[in-house]
Parts: sequence; structure tokens; C-alpha cells
Amino acid sequence: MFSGGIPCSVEIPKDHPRYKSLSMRERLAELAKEGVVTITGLIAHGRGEAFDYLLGERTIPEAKEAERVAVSYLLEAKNPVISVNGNVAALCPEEIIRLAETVPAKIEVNLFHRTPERVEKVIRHMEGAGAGRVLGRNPDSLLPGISSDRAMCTREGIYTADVVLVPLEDGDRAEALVAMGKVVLAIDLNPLSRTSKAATVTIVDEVTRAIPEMTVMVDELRHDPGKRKRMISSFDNRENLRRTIGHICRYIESQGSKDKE
Ligand code: PTJ
Repeated sequence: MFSGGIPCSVEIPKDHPRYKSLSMRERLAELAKEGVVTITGLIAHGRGEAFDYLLGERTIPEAKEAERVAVSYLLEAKNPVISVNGNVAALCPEEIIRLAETVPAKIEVNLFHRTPERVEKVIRHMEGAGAGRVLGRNPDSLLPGISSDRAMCTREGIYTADVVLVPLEDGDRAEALVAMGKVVLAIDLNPLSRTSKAATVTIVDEVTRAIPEMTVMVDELRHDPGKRKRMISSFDNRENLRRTIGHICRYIESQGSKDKE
């Protein structure tokens, strides 16, 4: 059964005001039963949903700017890699594959709650969605400075990548990747997270909105290296996060004053 492109087990009425959000939950719950999504991935999604409310559940201009800069980095990179975890594989596998093919970039599965069986499930899930080659089955390298299994990666992929896109990341690995001198592009609805603060570029947007938007931007920026370089050199992640938080505050204020009317 499919709900708005998101396969799920319970039919959500299309006219339900929270159709997309409920379909996503069903999808994640279903894939948690299959072991693709970890149980704590459901908690992480709930936190993301809460922050998305505070953004008005839409892509704000600050996120669009960060998406453009992130795409510029991906196009400038020698070895760009998209890191995929259980939640990302569940929410937007086809969209990740399309972005990876368009750039082109490698896809590597890297999990926080890692077991060989789960890695295999997530990779199979990506392959089932049409991915050609997915790295991560046979990690041969360790990221320095991380004590969790998230350190395990492939030399061909994340270990030697110059630019890594990390949707829904945990702070430890984001910091470790930056410490290795890599450009880290985060997608995280929480502008206050350690990941958001550590990343080179933080996209405060919902992953299923951000990835397709970025794929369109690849075509816009592919033939304009001058614009890419200008976007990269003028971008200040801290300032963008500051403006994002300001945006959230103003949005909350506006909702509060609506109640008083
Ligand atoms: O599949 P695994 O084992 O690698 O585990 C994946 C999770 C997500 C459980 C793991 O990476 C984790 O615990 O992440 P955190 O530390 O909870 O961080 C996830 C961040 O992503 C939080 O700041 C959320 O606000 C944010 N987030 C959640 N859902 C979305 C999101 N950001 C963008 N789009 C979302 N749909």
C-alpha cells in the first residue's frame, strides 16, 4: 500500500490534514518491525517532527541557501559520499539514489546501532529501491576519535571522502569527520544539535524535502563553477544557524499572536 509515494501498512486518508506526516510514521514503524529502522530511530524522528513544527513544516530561505551551498560542495568534490542510516533509507531511498546518480556521489551505509545483519538489511533496502553499488558491507577502515561502531567505514567511501553528506547524524561522528579535515554537510531539523554546530554546512530542513530540492539544484549549478565558488566562500554556517533560530522565534511569536486575535 502506498501513501503519497511512501509505502505503508495502514491506509491514511488522502484528505487527512497530517497525511504526509502520518504516512511517514507508518513507514518508519513498518521498517522498524523489519529491522531496517532502529527503535531509537522512531524517537529521533519524533524529535525531528517537533522541530519541523517550529519551522512551520516548510523549507525556510536559510535552508534553501544551505542546500545550494551543500550542492556546490558536492559538485566541487573529488570523492563525495552520501552516508545513509536506517531512518534515511526508510524515508527517502529513491530520492537519495537520484541525488547520488545526479552528482554523482557514492552511497555508503553507516549505522549507529550497527550489527552485520542490520547493515545487510539497510543495504538490501537501498538495492531494492534501485541503488546500484552501496558501500558499507565490508568496512576496512576506522574513523579516529569515535568509540562507537559508527567509526567503521570503507576506505573507498567515507574514509577517503573529501565531502560527506550526513542526513540525521549524531554529533560524535560529525565532529570526528570535521576533525579529519572533511567538509561535512548535515541535514538536521534541530539547529541546536552538536551535529548542526559542528558541520561545515547545516541544512535545517526535513530530509524528504531537502534531498529532492538538492537534486534540482545540481542541474542549476552544474555548469556554473564561478557561482559555486562564490556561494561556498560567502557562506557562514554559524550566521545561517543564527538566522534559522531567529526564524523559528518569529514563527512561534506569530503563532502566539494569532491565538490572541
Ligand atoms: O540507523 P542508525 O542505527 O544509524 O540510527 C539512526 C539515528 C537517527 C537513530 C541516530 O543517528 C541518532 O540517534 O540520531 P540523533 O542523535 O537522534 O540525531 C538525529 C537528528 O536528526 C535529530 O537532531 C533530529 O532532530 C533530526 N531529524 C530527525 N528526523 C529528521 C531529522 N532531520 C531531518 N529530517 C528528518 N526527517
